[in-house]
Amino acid sequence: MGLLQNINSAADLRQLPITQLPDLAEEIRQYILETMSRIGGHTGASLGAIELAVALHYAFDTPQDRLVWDVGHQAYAHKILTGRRDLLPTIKQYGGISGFLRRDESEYDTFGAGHASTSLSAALGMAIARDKKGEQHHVVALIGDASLAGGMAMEAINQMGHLKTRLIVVLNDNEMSIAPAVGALTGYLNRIRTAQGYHRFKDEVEETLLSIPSLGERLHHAAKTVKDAIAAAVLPGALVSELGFKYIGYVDGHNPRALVAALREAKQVKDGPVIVHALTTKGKGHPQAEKDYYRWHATGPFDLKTGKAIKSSAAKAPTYTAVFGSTLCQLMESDPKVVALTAAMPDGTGVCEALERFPDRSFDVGIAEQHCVTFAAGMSVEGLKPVCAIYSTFLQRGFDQLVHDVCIQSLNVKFCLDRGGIAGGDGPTHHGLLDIAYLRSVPNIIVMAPKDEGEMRDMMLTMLEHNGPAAMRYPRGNGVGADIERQPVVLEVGKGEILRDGGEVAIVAYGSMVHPSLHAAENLAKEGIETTVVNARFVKPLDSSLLLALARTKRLLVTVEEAYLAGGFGSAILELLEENGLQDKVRVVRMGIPDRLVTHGDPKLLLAKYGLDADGIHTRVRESIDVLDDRRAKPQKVGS
Ligand SMILES: Cc1ncc(C[n+]2csc(CCOP(=O)(O)OP(=O)(O)O)c2C)c(N)n1
Repeated sequence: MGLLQNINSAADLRQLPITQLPDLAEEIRQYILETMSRIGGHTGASLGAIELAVALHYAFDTPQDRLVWDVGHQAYAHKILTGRRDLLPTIKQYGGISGFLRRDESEYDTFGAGHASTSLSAALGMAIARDKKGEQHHVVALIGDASLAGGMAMEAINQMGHLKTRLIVVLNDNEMSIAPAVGALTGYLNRIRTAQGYHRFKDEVEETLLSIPSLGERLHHAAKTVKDAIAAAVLPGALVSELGFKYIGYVDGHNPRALVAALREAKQVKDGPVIVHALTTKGKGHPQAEKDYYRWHATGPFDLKTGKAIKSSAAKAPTYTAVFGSTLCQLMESDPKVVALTAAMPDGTGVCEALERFPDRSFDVGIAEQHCVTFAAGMSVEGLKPVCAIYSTFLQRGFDQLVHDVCIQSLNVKFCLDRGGIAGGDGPTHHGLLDIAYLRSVPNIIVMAPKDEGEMRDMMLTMLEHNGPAAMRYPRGNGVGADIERQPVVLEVGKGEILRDGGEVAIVAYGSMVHPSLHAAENLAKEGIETTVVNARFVKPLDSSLLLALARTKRLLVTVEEAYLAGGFGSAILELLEENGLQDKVRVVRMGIPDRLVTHGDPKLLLAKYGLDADGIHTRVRESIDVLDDRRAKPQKVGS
């Protein structure tokens, strides 16, 4: 690390002569590759944005000039250059630096991110505030081509052109989302690339034609007419003139000198927004990553030389995602009305299999969760049965559509929420901990969570049999090894199952917390404490007859959920008891995530931190029994 070891801030970077930037970028590349090969991360995305990070911090006076990264998954070089070089090996791990951007991590992270398409709105807000305060610094947003197509970014562009605010947008165009980018904007950007290649070619042809004696002039005139017509069709005209942007590009996004020159040119634009169009390659610098950039967007650990993934040899049950993907295809086979939808996450959600096998009935809508939900609502009005497979955290963006377009009209849309619960290394922006609260409060929808991958298949069938909105959430990672060969069965809506019966205590859990609750009950039994364990299956509607019967017969009711407690399943049970005048009949203890942000890290470790594993449940039940026994031993006086 000849150059890099001396870069402790962006100011240090700006001391280097511009000729050394390519060498510095190469050192950063090797450092990222070497580190990611050991711990994994957003390898391909970050390799593609190294020169951009170098050039941006070189051309601008950061952090005085505000640099706003979209998503932040591609910002590893930015982190390395801004005082976090030695912390890179801790990225995404418990206690380490975040895999995305956080204002509390660095003054260079001007706006927190993790979800896509927010940078332009935030940057516009910052630029307007700058102007109101009479300050002069630059505001620069860096956004990928797929995130640019997101609804929020489009709305921001619309306002930027209208306000004519001084602002720079850098487009990191690698023709990729996580999967290949989709949509008309992708076609548009392609046309810009083609047009510019065409122009260079045409200029050369024109020069050649003009050099032909006598005939040359006439041929040149004819060629120019054709050229103008094609140029009108393909040049970035819409962005430049119609939307009020100046356009600089395209630029080789792996050439720091060219990038710095383009950015310095952009700084001169004083009278409105300007877009700098940089072309990059995802995974730049590793032969395997450049070839297979789709899979390299993010990686686990890999062999540095061959690029092959290093996987643990322990045999594991298939992931919930994989079981979802194959079951969806089975259901699509037997019911031609079922349609599969993903918002830019075909692999992450398992919809890739349906896209391949049923291309006419499967859609990747791009980073467009809001559109995805209303698109599904439209299809359901006409009798189709759309299945929206969206990560729990990303459906937050489609909440109004879920309420307004689906649930108010009680349409037949099914929501399958992957990553329900703690998502792991991606941290607070990606944990799916709010879904239970935000779904439970909406009329008309039913909400469920399977205890294992076998029950997940039953729930998928149940959702499709149910006429109306339905949601199922399930966790990240591997199943528990349940039977997935048996035919799925339709479950009775709003009915739980008693898995273990006895004692004065009932543990009521759903989804990922059912098995840890069972283990806790087994361990409690070894200590002579018998407990009833209920798999609630449904968060909405509740199995009220079962729950009220438990309230009447047990001393203690412990609810366990991998979700925020506020508005969660435990709260639902308290409401049920209150509605039935049973709130004083039984002591309720709610286990779940308290009202604070959950950091990034290994899900196992994080769950243990909040007591959401077999040991934690065991301890909490025992402590709660002790409290009850104490109270029984010492009768409380009124007012004491
Ligand atoms: C609202 C939302 N939906 C989905 C995602 C998941 N996601 C993370 S990065 C990414 C692709 C972004 O593509 P692009 O903006 O072109 O950047 P690149 O990774 O190609 O550099 C997606 C879909 C997200 N972060 N936020």
